[in-house]
Amino acid sequence: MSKVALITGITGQDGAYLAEYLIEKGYVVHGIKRRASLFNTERIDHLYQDPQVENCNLILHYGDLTDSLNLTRIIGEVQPDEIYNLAAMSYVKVSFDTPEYTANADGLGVLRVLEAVRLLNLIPKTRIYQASTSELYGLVQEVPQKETTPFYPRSPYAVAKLYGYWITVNYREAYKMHASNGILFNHESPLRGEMFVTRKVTRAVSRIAMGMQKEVYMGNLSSKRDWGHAKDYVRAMYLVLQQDQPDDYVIATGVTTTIRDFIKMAFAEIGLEVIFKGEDVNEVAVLNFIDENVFIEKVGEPYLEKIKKRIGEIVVGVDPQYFRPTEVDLLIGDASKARTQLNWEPEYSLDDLVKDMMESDVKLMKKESYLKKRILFKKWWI
Ligand code: NAP
Ligand code: G4F
Repeated sequence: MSKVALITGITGQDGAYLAEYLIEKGYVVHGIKRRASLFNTERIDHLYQDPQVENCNLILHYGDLTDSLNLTRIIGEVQPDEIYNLAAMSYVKVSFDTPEYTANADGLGVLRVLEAVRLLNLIPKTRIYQASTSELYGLVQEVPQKETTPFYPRSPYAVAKLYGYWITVNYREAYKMHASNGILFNHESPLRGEMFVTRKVTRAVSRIAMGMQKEVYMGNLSSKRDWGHAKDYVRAMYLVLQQDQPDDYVIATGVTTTIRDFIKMAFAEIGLEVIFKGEDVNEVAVLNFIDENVFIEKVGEPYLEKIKKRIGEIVVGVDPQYFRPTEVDLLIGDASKARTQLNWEPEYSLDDLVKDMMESDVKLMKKESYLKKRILFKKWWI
């Protein structure tokens, strides 16, 4: 008999990679997706099968983490061996605009999942993974951050996730549930949402290289993040639920990088060198040098003449609208526990990640269909 997994947030970055990973392992995967006015399954369309197909291994249900009746019904029907609770309003900046909704979905939503499992008498059968986050460390109390580092959340998102973290621990201790937290540091990929900083950069750098956009405006260039590849991180989620005992694990690479350096790396990946000048809101990056051979190989000869004319011009600026009311300045994780107990190691380095994202975005920007759809590069929503 195949194992049955239920993934909330299956239409997101991690949900898509995890669904693919579990299907490859022979699972039957059920996913909860929200009703939207447009199709929102782009990341998992390649996995989708019509329900009429024999031995269909991906089944989608309409649902929402703010609706306990709906969640309880779905969990009762699916009777999952494993639940991966990945659904969340996951964009830190927007959580300052929608704090109540964020608390409901990201905080109480976790309680709804745990309570459904308890009320349905599924505790002996169902293991639960909760998508906790390095944002819990916020104003960091220790460097690097590990499982025992005290939390100090710095956004409505992180405060909601703090509730999710502790209610998971509490249900584990109170009801002996197999419920675990993965405290995941930032992880990115070609499927990353377009508003997060790495994807915003790799899209913009690709477009600037092809002459489709003059410059990109960013927020705080000095904050530091410990970035890994989402493919490595969904593997860790799976490993957490394969342990005999539930527990909490930091998942991180142990390398931290500024936003400024990530931008330099993205340009360098396609043969462009940028130099940062100025300070605070007046900081800019100027195009300084082109390695023509690399540019031709990675972007293409037809784009070379146009980019050559831009040497000495500004390609990155700062716009304070992207600053946050309270910032998380530094994240760097110590994943020793996961390395020893889960035998987890990341396979991708930061260089590999930048290469993967740049290759994908350069390709994507060349597709006319994509351009038509996303040609309006509105500043305010990212
Ligand atoms: P993501 O791409 O933003 O995906 C979030 C998913 O949650 C989407 O499928 C979204 O649906 C769904 N969702 C949002 N609100 C919902 C609601 N009220 N009810 C049901 N579904 C809802 O996020 P991700 O990067 O894959 O992250 C997955 C989880 O890990 C999140 O909980 C996030 O907070 C956490 N996390 C992420 C990172 C990271 O660096 N990526 C690090 C630590 C923790 P739509 O597609 O309809 O929007
Ligand atoms: O990419 P970000 O928006 O990710 P953030 O805030 O670190 O949150 C992500 O990682 C968390 C794990 O630590 C997850 F829990 C969460 O769900 C999400 O996936 O911003 C990263 C940094 C911030 O310091 C931000 O101020 O980049 C800085 N930044 C600078 N300019 C920018 C920009 N961020 C965005 N999104 N857009 C900018 O223009």
